[in-house]
Amino acid sequence: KKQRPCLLWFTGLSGSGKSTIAGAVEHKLAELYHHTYLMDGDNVRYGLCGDLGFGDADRNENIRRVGEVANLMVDAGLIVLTAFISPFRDNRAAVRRMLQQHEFIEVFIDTSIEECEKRDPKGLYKKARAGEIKNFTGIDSPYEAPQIPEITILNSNISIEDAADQVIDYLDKNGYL
Ligand code: GGZ
Repeated sequence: KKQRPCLLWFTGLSGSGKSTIAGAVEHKLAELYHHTYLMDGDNVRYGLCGDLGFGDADRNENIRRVGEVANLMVDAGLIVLTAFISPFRDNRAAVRRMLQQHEFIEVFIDTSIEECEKRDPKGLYKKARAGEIKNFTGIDSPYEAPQIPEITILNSNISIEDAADQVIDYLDKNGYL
């Protein structure tokens, strides 16, 4: 199926719903016969970025590598989805610059720290509060929210389905699908 390749760059706090929403978007794209690839911590932080931790420099290197690989996959014609916290604005801007204009679509999953901490699906916020995890985003490491993302998903009362539809609508209206 004819498609305009692009990179959907999901950013947001741990527990904000990035991976879940990106997965739902990928599922909908597959139903429309589009070719996609989803990168997140689960398939990157053990291999490609297995040598990196969560200090500022390592996070920047993590995102740089993901950006370079995603850029290659966009060149190969895929719709690429990435779900990383990517907390630093300059670092995300550097990835944006790797791609052609309109290929990089920043998707801000705007879930408040209060909501993420309440959800705490993996118990990581609890551990961070107890000092068992250092440099945890939102607790003792910063998150710089995007200022002009292409898409903002206010993810406090929205269903996964509606969140995914918001992304699909953007792609459809802007000629990617
Ligand atoms: C933030 C951490 C940390 C620290 C481990 N800070 O909710 P999760 O578990 O599944 O997603 C988080 C993931 C973040 O990895 P990223 O590669 O997305 O981060 S970055 O973009 O900043 O490079 C969380 C887990 O790893 N995790 N320690 N200290 N999240």
